[in-house]
Amino acid sequence: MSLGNIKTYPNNSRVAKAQIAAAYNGLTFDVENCEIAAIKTPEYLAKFPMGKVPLFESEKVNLFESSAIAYYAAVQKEDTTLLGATAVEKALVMQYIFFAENELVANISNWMLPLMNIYPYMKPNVDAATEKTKRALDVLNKVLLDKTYLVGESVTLADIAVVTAISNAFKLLLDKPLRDQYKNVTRYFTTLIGKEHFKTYLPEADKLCETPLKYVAPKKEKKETKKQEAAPKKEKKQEAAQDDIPKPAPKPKSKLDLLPPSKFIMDEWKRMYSNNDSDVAMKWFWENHDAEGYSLWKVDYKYNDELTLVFMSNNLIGGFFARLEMARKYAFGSLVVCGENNNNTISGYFLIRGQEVPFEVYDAADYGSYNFVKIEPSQYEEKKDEIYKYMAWENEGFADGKIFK
Ligand SMILES: N[C@@H](CCC(=O)N[C@@H](CS)C(=O)NCC(=O)O)C(=O)O
Repeated sequence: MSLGNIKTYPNNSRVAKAQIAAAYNGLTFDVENCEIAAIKTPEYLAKFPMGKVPLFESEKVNLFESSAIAYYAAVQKEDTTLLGATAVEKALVMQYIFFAENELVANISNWMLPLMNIYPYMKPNVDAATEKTKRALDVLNKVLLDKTYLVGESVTLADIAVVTAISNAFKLLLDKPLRDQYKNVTRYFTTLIGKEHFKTYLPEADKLCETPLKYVAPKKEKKETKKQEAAPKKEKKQEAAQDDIPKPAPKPKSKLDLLPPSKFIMDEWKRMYSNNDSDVAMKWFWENHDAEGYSLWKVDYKYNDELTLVFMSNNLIGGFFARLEMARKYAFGSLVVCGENNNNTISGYFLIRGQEVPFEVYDAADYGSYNFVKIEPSQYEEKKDEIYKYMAWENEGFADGKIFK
């Protein structure tokens, strides 16, 4: 018997959750694939104000939230075993339904969807979501050490919620080395998806991930990042138009090599900085600085409010610097993390050959995550103290930092 109609996009694991629960009670849903736009009409929004799928329509009730739809299926049979036998079991089933939704689905989505270019890609968010997913999987792994099912001795809605929640991760994110870190979860997952109703509604779940998703920047986004640069824009756009053709190796010569010679020798500055106290180094810096040949830039990470652990913020700087390899000859920078875990910022200063942010810098994948604001020579006096603190790592709240040299 069908309980009613579910509207969704195809292969939605949230719908599988409801369908599996229904199947255990000998019930079904009529499932209709639809465009999201089709449920944003006034008629649908009146019934389903969230305007999200899956949605469930029936004569008795209209429901949104997939766990509620699954619960509705589970609760249909009076003697169902899906919801736990005792008060304790019932509470545990609820615990895992919420755990699946809040700790698994939410974090797996924030890890997976940016890699699929469905959500905007921001590396710190993806890194944080990855860590949060791993934390939850770790917990699950411990819980499942000596259990076949999460609650009691047979399948409950807890298992249905958790297995459907992790199905996309097993398909797209968790390759063999990662699965090996969560052996109990993997054993549990493969056992459950081998069961009849899981097999019916998660037919592809046994295709475990071989190569995990990796972020590939969409071409358009790359071009936008480069919008900030004035002079070399046209040339870059033409290159970008041919993006499908494998790119030739980058030209060895930089435009920066064609600038008039400068009295300020970058290598000498880097040696000064590395081998002397900040007082000596900065004195040398200002005595030798060539404001025509080089420019100074205040750099601020754009998504400071999304940073989490200090060491992760510092790793982020490390990642940016690693991708600035081409700029090593032409730039020097100090970026620092100030603050504490879950409340920190990344900022600093860069010294760059020429008067613009050059290709060698703006081509780095993470450049778009930073604001580069030029400090004009007229501002040097007022900024000297701040620049000193960034170079000497004496900023208030300094927690960690990296030097690009
Ligand atoms: N917690 C909800 C999440 C539903 C949800 O986020 N649906 C997305 C697709 S996966 C959606 O319809 N988004 C359309 C929108 O945000 O307008 C559930 O489990 O049903």
